[in-house]
Amino acid sequence: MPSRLEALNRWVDDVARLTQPDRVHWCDGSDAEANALRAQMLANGTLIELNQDTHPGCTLHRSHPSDVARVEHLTLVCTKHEEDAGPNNHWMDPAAAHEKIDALFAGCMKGRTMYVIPYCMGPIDSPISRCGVEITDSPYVVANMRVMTRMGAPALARIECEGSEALARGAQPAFVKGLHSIGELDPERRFIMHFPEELTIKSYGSGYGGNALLGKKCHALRIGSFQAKSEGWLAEHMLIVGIENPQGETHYVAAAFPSACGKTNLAMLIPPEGYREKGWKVWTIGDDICWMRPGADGRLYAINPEAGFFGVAPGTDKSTNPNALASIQHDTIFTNVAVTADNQPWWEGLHEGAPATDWQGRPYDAKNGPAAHPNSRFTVSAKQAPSWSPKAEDAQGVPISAIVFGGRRPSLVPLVFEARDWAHGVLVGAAMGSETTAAATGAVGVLRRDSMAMKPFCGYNYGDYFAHWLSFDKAGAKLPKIFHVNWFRKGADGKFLWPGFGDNLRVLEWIIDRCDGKAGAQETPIGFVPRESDLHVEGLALRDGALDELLDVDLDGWAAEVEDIGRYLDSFGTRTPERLRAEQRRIAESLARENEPQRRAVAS
Ligand code: TSX
Ligand code: MN
Repeated sequence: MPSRLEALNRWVDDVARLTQPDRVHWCDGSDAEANALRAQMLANGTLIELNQDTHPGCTLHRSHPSDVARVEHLTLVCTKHEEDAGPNNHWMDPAAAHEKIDALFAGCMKGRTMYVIPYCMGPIDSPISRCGVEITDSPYVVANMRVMTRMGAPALARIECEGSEALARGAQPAFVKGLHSIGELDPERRFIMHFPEELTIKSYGSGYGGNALLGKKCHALRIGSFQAKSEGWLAEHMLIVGIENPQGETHYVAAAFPSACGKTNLAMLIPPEGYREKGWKVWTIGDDICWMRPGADGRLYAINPEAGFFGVAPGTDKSTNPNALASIQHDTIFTNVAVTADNQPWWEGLHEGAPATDWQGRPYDAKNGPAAHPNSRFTVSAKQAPSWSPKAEDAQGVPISAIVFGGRRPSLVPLVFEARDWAHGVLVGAAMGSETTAAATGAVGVLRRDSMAMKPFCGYNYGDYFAHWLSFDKAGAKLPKIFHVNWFRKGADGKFLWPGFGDNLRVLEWIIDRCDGKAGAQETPIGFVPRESDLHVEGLALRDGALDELLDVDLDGWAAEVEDIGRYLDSFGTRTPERLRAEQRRIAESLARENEPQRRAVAS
């Protein structure tokens, strides 16, 4: 099924000449194709059938034990000028990078089938969507891409149509070209290279997740962010959730968090019982990536470029995320989870069943560590979530009322605050981060800043990225309000002060009421913070003084924090916009002013 688009055929031919596959298969996305691939993978052990009585249509894939996560030090952004990739990326000269990785690709598909996967990121009829083609030798990648993207014939038709239009304008067809091979899975011969100026991705030596499913982190974030900058939109590492109040009005919120803050849990939140009774509903649009652009009315409209969830399995349970658990009872691909004696999927944090076989296929033995790999995953169609919103298919996208940044901050940072304006909000996003918890990453309790949760995903210089964010603040814009939340503040006893999970809706309620001008707040040097009476916490069993502590703004502590933010901004050099530094200075001065009377009182 070669394409009607000459440029696409030529590239596929060039790749086949380089990689030497035995066969080339153009993916049409049909059920017949999916069934045949699945049968083939079950026959050769790439997939293992799970208990079909309890989990119909579910399979398990075990990746190579050295290939279980994204590899940041081998993830490169290859721009002509090193400065354009910025200190936030690993860089290689594009010519040198092509030469290095093409040598690895040479002949690597001998004896294998080369799959050509046309895909669309976002609803197939949306002007915000963008297309790509991934070439891969991994049928597991094909199966995952079929769930995570709009893959097959309709995407190819859009690519051909847009390509012809581009040629008619005298421009080049603008689909993203992704080339992937699992190679020999040798960690020493593994690269994930991005060529944003060529709309090209080349990934070699990994079959795992974001390294191999090129539509996700590689296209929708790294290449996407670069495209977004040149075209005037935003490609962000954000969930999108709709909050419907008892009046039937739905506000859409986009939120960015560093890893291990429960993004998927927030995207699928179930309201507390009292809220459910009153008629509150939460709708899931997306759990990981958000593309948004200004509409004709000046508001930002967002789509989820993905069609599925590639979620972390451990911790997913009835108690933390009932909607996710319900989603993955059928037609789900599990990767690196454990299985029970009766062949059901199992992971740490699942309060039902017990592991019999670990993620590597060994009889479970606690001495070998966790039964499921901590980064084990489920791949499932978004439509299987009970909270799935039909608006996820809307070509226009959904209007965003609020942007929420957050992080895991055991101290200092209040439960929620609102930035005073857009520029302040951009600084809040730039300064966000988490204190490390996992001993595996080295020091525990160290603050790692992760601006807009895009540190591993921004395909260009962070300084230019901040400037791009600031550029949305212009005449006629009706931008969302920007907030910061922290579900993870702890009391002196080391215990979490906020119950989190479903009760986070109380915070989201304040946020959307602020957007509608319906909720009160106190102005502080760090922004608007709710007073205790501004939050609805009736019936919530908080410990004595917990709310007071959750909403406290420690001026001395913040003065030190804002000074540290200044040093962080300096680390990106001259590309960091002066406007952002000015914002940081403004807050530092405001904190100093507020502190002054106390200091004088102490001195006298
Ligand atoms: O996902 C989380 N969210 C967002 C939910 C919508 N988690 C899990 C984080 C790891 C991925 C949370 N953990 C949240 C949260 O809001 N809050 C916490 C901290 C916490 C943990 C346990 C309790 C309370 C807070 N337990 C009890 O209060 C009994
Ligand atoms: Mn993510």
